[in-house]
Amino acid sequence: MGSLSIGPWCTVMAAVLALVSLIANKFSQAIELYSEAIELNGSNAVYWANRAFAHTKLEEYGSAINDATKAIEVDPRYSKGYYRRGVAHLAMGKFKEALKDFQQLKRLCPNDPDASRKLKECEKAVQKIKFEEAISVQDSERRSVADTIDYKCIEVDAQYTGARIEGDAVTLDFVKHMMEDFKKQKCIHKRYAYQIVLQARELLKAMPSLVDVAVPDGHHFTICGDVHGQYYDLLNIFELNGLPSEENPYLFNGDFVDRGSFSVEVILTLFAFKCLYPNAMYLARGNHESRGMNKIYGFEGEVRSKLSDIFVELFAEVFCYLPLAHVINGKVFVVHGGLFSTDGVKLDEIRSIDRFREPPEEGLMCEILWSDPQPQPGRGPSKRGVGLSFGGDVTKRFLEDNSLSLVVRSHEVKDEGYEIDHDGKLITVFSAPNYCDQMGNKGAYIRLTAPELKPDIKTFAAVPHPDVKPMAYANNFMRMFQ
Ligand SMILES: *[C@@H]1O[C@H](CO)[C@@H](O)[C@H](O)[C@H]1NC(C)=O
Ligand SMILES: [Mn+2]
Repeated sequence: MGSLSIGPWCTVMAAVLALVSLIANKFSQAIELYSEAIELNGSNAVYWANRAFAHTKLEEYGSAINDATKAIEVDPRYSKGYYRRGVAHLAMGKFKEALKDFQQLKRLCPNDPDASRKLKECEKAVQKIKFEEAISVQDSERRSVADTIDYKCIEVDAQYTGARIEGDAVTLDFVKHMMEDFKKQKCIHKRYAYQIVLQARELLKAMPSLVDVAVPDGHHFTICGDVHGQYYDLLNIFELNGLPSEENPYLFNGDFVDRGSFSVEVILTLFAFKCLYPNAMYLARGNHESRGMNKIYGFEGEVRSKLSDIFVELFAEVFCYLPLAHVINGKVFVVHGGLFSTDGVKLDEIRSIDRFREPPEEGLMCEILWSDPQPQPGRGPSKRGVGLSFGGDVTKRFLEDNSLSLVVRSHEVKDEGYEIDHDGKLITVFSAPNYCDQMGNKGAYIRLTAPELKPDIKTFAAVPHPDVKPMAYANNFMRMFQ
């Protein structure tokens, strides 16, 4: 008797609390509570669709698609199911699948103007992608745009009041001046933007896919996670931890751009420091340093708006030269995403990855850029739908096989800016506080001091930025679903 009456109540309570969490942007908590509600009653399409929404917010698009599909199975007339799945497909760049979902949405709600508008926008986007695919060249046939640019021929007229590079080398005075200009939302002259990107290109191209970093005893080294175009928070990191220099070296662990609307400022600043201190500024590729992501998540539009179409090609090319992994003093392994779908991967295999390409959809390079840790042992499917999830046993074996002591990775927003998992053998570090102006998380960076390399983690809150919303330069279509 008791259990009969309490069961439904528990379900309702869990669902109500879950909804409260959703409204408060507490998405992980919402997922836990909806999971409880679903366990008690799996035939309520709303629970599945709402959990899909929470997964979408956490960029777990693979899980979002699974949940939305369940919502549709439970109630094929529930339009939200198609809507949620369409949005998740879009977020993954699967436009054709998204189009099918929006067509079904329109069929279910023929008189809803919003559904019609979304379908129309989706059709336009699919047309545009088809057109771009038709005119685009294969990776292998693509010519270097960098080789066609001679920045020295570009005149800088006398009226230009921004930062100038006198001569061939980027100087500290120039970088400081440029950062001040950026802070005031002034862009630099294209001549200097070219110079920075082309010089960074030469340096990155000469680096191996796995970079060994040596930190001398008594010296320290700082690792930052995702910045995602949050320029004002990047400046804050430099306020708190000092500007990069030979005495204060940094590794930025990928996802410099996209989402935040100051990605051009972030990437030019990081590249300028790379030019200034090639041995004190390390940059690793993230999954967002790629054409496909930049097209969807804002960087491409921002570059067209602040620089030019040629820079879109140039950045895409230079991103392919970013190294994939760093090893600090032979002990600390640093990658953007995580570890691998097979055991026994040796550092030499990573060294020999041919990385000068757009990220593939499987294999070591894909997994380095996309994987996430999971609490349970073994391996599982990725919540994102790309790469995989790996457990503490996988981390432990990888470290043992390569005589390493710690994995540092980024790629996932964490409330405290960092998270320690896998018995202390793996640290996630994320440096974009209040991610997308809505997640309410802290940012963090890690300082390692040789010889112990004990991680000293510092956290920080978001600072204000000018009133330009995240994704402001993404096309209307993507913004519609934010
Ligand atoms: C589960 O949810 C569905 C849909 O809301 C409802 O019709 C059904 O009665 C619920 N089952 C139980 C056991 O509460
Ligand atoms: Mn990432």
